[in-house]
Amino acid sequence: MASLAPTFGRGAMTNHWQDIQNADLVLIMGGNAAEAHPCGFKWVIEAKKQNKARLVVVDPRFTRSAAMADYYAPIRAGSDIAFLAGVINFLLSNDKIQTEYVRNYTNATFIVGPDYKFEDGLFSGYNAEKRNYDPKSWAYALDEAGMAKVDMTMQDPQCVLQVMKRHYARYTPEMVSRITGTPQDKFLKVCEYIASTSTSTRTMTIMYALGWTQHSQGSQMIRTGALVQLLLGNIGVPGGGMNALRGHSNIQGLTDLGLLSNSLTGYMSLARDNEQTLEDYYKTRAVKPLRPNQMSYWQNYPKFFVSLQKSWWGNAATAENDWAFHYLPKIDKLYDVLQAFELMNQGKLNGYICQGFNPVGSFPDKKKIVDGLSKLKFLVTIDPLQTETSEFWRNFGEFNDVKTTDIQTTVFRLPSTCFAEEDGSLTNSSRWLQWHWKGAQPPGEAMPDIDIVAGLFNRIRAAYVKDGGAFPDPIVNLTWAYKIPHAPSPQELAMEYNGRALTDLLDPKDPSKPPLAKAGEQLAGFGLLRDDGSTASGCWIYAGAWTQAGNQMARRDNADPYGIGMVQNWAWAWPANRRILYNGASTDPKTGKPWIARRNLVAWNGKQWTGADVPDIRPDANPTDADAVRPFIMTAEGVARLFAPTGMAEGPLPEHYEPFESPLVNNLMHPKNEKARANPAARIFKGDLERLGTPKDFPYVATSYRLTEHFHYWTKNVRTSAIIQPQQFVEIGEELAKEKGIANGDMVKVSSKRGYIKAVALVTKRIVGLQVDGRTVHTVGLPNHWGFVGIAKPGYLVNTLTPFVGDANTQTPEYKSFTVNIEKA
Ligand SMILES: Nc1nc2c(c(=O)[nH]1)N[C@H]1C(S)=C(S)[C@@H](COP(=O)(O)OP(=O)(O)OC[C@H]3O[C@@H](n4cnc5c(=O)[nH]c(N)nc54)[C@H](O)[C@@H]3O)O[C@H]1N2
Ligand SMILES: Nc1nc2c(c(=O)[nH]1)N[C@H]1C(S)=C(S)[C@@H](COP(=O)(O)OP(=O)(O)OC[C@H]3O[C@@H](n4cnc5c(=O)[nH]c(N)nc54)[C@H](O)[C@@H]3O)O[C@H]1N2
Ligand SMILES: [Mo]
Repeated sequence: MASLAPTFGRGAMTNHWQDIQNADLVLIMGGNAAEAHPCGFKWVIEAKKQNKARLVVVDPRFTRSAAMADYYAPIRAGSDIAFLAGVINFLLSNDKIQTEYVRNYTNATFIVGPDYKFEDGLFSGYNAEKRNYDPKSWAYALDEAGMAKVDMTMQDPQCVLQVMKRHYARYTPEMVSRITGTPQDKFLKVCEYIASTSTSTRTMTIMYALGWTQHSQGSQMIRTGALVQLLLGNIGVPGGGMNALRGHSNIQGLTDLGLLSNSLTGYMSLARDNEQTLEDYYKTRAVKPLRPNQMSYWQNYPKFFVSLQKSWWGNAATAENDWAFHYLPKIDKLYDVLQAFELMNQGKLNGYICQGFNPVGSFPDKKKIVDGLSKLKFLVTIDPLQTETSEFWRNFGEFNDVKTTDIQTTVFRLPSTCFAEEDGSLTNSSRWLQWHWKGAQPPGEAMPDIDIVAGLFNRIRAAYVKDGGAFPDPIVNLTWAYKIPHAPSPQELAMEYNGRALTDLLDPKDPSKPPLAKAGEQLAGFGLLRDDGSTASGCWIYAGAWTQAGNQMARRDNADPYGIGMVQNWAWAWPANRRILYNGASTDPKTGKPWIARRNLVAWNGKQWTGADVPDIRPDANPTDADAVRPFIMTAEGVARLFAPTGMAEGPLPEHYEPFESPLVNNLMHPKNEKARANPAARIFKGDLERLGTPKDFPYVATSYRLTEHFHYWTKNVRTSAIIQPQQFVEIGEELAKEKGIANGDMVKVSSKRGYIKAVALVTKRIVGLQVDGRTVHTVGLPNHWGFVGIAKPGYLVNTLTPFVGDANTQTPEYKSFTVNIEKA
């Protein structure tokens, strides 16, 4: 039975920006914070100043972050799992792990069941036809009571630590270097830096972003980083963590509020079509504990879910209709953006609304995107600007060579405001919800997004009321109790997300006491949510953001009473204003005292947990009781998962696979098994397989990235940005330039199986050829900000070149490693 209980921290910082100052070592790998997060990068400088922290950068290019680093190592794009698996091997074989942390706070002690196997690059349970896994055989061995068996000595050959040792022993420094192209001495030097934080008094933070996310095995790259951090005892501690540096100012808010096709708010998920009853739906989500005394906090799922349904459908969500469970669609597959454009190309999806989204610029295989849009009946764009998407039907010569008269799509452009022209909240990578205030009047006919969407909804509802339809109930019955129905206020929406009591909430322990909250009052936190229909909350993790005491997101007190960057009264962080997730792990399991006395985050004072942060641990977990301190309260195990028996599409332990397009014809880890060359569980559509190139025609690794001077495709509309970075360029190393007879400033043509772009060559020392499996592999660097709309020099889009394939778990496209050819134009 696969668990769908999601884990926090997958797409956020486990820690927060200011906490980076507490690190002893900063590893930037799979990101370029100095360039893409320059304001947050100041905390790296603080760590250097305050702690003599070291900065290590691993990137295919010598970046602006690398320029500030104490140590830099190059790597072939797309090979980070091999690198990190080699780090794991180094830590395990040199006994550089924080043993008591690993023993008590991870599942290293858990016994893996006898059916688990890993052979020839594939885990047990693989179905080659469906390209997916049945994870049944990855389960733990259970005792008679249904609890997972453990061996606290970690010597049992089937315990997770021993399984891991065997799995990663194959990643020797020689093998790592052959795959990644990182010279062995540089790889080992990075290992030494990392291993220096295995003591309980030194911590490393990992800062990553899209250099890890945007691969067909991106989720597993991030997981491998997390495994390194767990072995070192660096999760849940000040200055540690897995810190996903997120992109758009409110992209954290997007995932929090469940705007992905399979998500509900607060990391709940839609039912799948084999879950037709509420009971079945809960079974895999409200998971029971796998060890005695564990919280398994997702057992509260029904409280969060029923409160969401009450928020959306009010009196129409009743116990009798299972809280309107059947108003929600049950998904047969993921409807991610790649899927949507595939369906457009097949003629099965014929209307599309693009709100603050420019897929012609930002999604892979531009030809396929434009072909898809050309088959639509209608396209709506909601954007302050004209974009490549809103103009896709126009001929821009070589840059967008379409025949307008052949395109029948009706395009509606609805001009919207920008965040600075309205009140609202933005959620940053630290999980902080910060309120902001309107700073300017919107120009022309621009309307706030809320009003545009409300206008659409009210008209659609009116049509359903008048004409009925196949299933009008979810639309007709939706709660819409705003003062001005065509213009709900951001304040009203924020209060709705927080949630309120629908009846007086009596204290179950003593109903004669005054109610915990009176009917109609804003709730103080998600601890008050109930599954009997007496509470409503639009997003359970946001409960606490707007309480009876008012808007907590608007708080601006930057006092740091403990001197460790804990500003608890600045804005509000989910969950429960907790700033560092899993913070119970910052204490010694035997005493409940902090590993590092001067960084006192939380501690057991003999009676209860207190400290600078909101404790993330069972409130009565007394460290003197054996087994009591289990700070990973969201998992059924109560500990962090080194080995993931459920939840990952391509296996319980990360394994290196090649990118779908790579310069290697086989996976050096499994040269004989074609099935294990690229991620065996990644979904790829049939037609796109034929649009992949071979190393013979496209011998160079390409990767795409950002520049500080531009923000995606918007700022080519801004004169100053268009002046400082006027035109598409591509970066290549001196060696490759010489081989190809390309001089700095020449026009070059870069091509992939899917098309070509022309751009100015920038010949640089910052990119070098790497020795991969005995031969030199060159990298072509593609900054990603130009297109054919705006005032910068018109150009092609980099995504003309990228392949239409995504990560097996998230379907994030593989923008960061594919192959190209380059010639003088
Ligand atoms: N100025 C500016 N800032 C931005 C943005 C912007 O457009 N402009 N965009 C924002 C958004 S939406 C996002 S998501 C973030 C993205 O933030 P980042 O992910 O930091 O930005 P990128 O430049 O896309 O990629 C980062 C680095 O990954 C490296 N890289 C590529 N492939 C690999 C690989 O396989 N392994 C390793 N180790 N590294 C690799 C690239 O060389 C690059 O230096 O930035 C945000 N910040
Ligand atoms: N090759 C390659 N491709 C990539 C990436 C890469 O690294 N390499 N990175 C990917 C990443 S991480 C991202 S996030 C995407 C970005 O892809 P997109 O989100 O499609 O790109 P943006 O240019 O940020 O487009 C956002 C649009 O929102 C509009 N906008 C701004 N404020 C508002 C508002 O308040 N309301 C509305 N309605 N609109 C608003 C802007 O004008 C802009 O047109 O690109 C992805 N594509
Ligand atoms: Mo992004």
